[in-house]
Amino acid sequence: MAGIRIDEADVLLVVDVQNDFCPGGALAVEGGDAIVPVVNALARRFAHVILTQDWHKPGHLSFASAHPGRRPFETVEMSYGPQVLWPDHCVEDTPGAEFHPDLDVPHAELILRKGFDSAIDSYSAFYENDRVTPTGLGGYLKERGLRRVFLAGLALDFCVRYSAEDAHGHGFAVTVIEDACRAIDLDGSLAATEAGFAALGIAQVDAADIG
Ligand code: VGL
Ligand code: ZN
Repeated sequence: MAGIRIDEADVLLVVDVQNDFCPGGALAVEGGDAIVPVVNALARRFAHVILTQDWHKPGHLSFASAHPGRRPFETVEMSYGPQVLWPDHCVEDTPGAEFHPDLDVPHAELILRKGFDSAIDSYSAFYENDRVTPTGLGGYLKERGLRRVFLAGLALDFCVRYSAEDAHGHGFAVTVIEDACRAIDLDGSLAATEAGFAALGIAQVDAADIG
């Protein structure tokens, strides 16, 4: 699918390219740092770029450490449904929550923090994990006349997936740039993500297909 032309109505959403999701971090995604140069080059082709930042308070309810007897990567039932428990990660104002030091997107227009409510996780950049509390991003994009959403970042099968599916649900044309993402792949989550994208008609391309 070569030759996707980027225009003024397009936005690149760069999801959670933070130290804790890169090798050496608390919730490291294999090869997470390898996307950084890909994202940097990609971002230069977009007039509009938004960064998201996973941003949890200490003791966040998505942390296994907040559930005595539970271990990371187990699933528990929360008031809003099933929730994977994670290692403590992206705690606000800690080095792990900072963007990867080589991420170079000076023209990013918005940094959207998510997961700041201690009692609800937020994979998606559009809704918290109760699936009803909005972050405001849908309205922001619409008010600005942005119509096509391209996604890159970490992790493909969690925050990129939910953000892409919710962008689709808002009526945006959605494209995931696969070689600018890496997955956690927990219990088949990567295969489920690819199937979900295909079912919704979310395009999957490589960075070389753009511009
Ligand atoms: C993420 C798990 C927990 C992500 C964030 O960015 O995909 N995954 N918090
Ligand atoms: Zn998180």
